[in-house]
Amino acid sequence: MLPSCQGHGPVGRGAAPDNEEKDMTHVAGRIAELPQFAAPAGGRLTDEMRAAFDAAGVIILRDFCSVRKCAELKARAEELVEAFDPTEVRSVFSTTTQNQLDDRYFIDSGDKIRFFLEDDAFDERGELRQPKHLSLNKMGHAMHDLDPVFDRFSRTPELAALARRLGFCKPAIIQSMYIFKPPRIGGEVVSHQDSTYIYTEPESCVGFWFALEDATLENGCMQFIPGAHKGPLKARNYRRPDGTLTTDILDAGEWPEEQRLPAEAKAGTLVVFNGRAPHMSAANRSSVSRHAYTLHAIDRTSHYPAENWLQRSPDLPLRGFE
Ligand SMILES: O=C(O)CCC(=O)C(=O)O
Repeated sequence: MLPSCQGHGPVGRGAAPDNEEKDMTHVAGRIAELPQFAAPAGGRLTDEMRAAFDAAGVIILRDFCSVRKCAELKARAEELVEAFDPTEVRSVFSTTTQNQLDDRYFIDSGDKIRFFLEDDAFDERGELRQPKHLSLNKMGHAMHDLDPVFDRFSRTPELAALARRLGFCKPAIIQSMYIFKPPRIGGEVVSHQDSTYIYTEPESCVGFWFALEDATLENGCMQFIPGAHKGPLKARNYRRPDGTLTTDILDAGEWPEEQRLPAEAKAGTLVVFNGRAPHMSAANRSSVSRHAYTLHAIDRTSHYPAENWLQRSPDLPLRGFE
């Protein structure tokens, strides 16, 4: 669990407050709706919001940023995509030997801006089915430190205040991802906990997911099982000594997937979630994209293992939200 800096309690697994029943809509003892609020002034979560986050492991904050800011980030992403040559990545995907390159392309991306195509991007002849900008799965993982427009979006007084209210002592943004979820071929993201990949001791990972376009059930919005972050971490992914990645199962139990609830979100909404909160998003078979930008923060007072897949060069030191 994350040390508490301001007496707000841990971000970790978040003990439910005594008055939880009064604050949230419950059915038969279960949280029946994901907690949702208008974004608090200056990012300063109220006690009620903080309690809702602790109970559900997730909170939806409407209008956290303006639609204009979302449009600016989308325009910058478009410029970066314009400069990207998909044939570089296509060759990476093409042969067995190059599958290893494919892994390296991913593993070495922690301090770079790299592009990842959807599984269904290419047809049987190896040609892109859709134009390049409609074929991308995501861009990652260090735009927030390498690109000025992404840097500005990722570091605001509101986000810094929010991190403080979540109990971070020394927040550090460890990764950024721009997720394209393109029309028709946007892939499913299966249920997972982010602390599996962004593991610290004690656990401190929190996700900050911004809808840059309206996210609906049709185009594959995020979905969460409220309260499931109080269960164990089910898996841990890490680098083996030979540099390849593996995942150990720590707990074979199942999540109550039938309790999963959609986090539909208008552009400008921020969804904040605990690193232990299981979440997923369905494939996008609709005719519209679902762009999102996501930041993951850890606390620098926790230990960050050298075996975590996501590593960065000392030339690019970690920075917080300020
Ligand atoms: O945007 C999505 O569909 C998945 C994002 C996700 O899993 C994350 O940000 O942790």
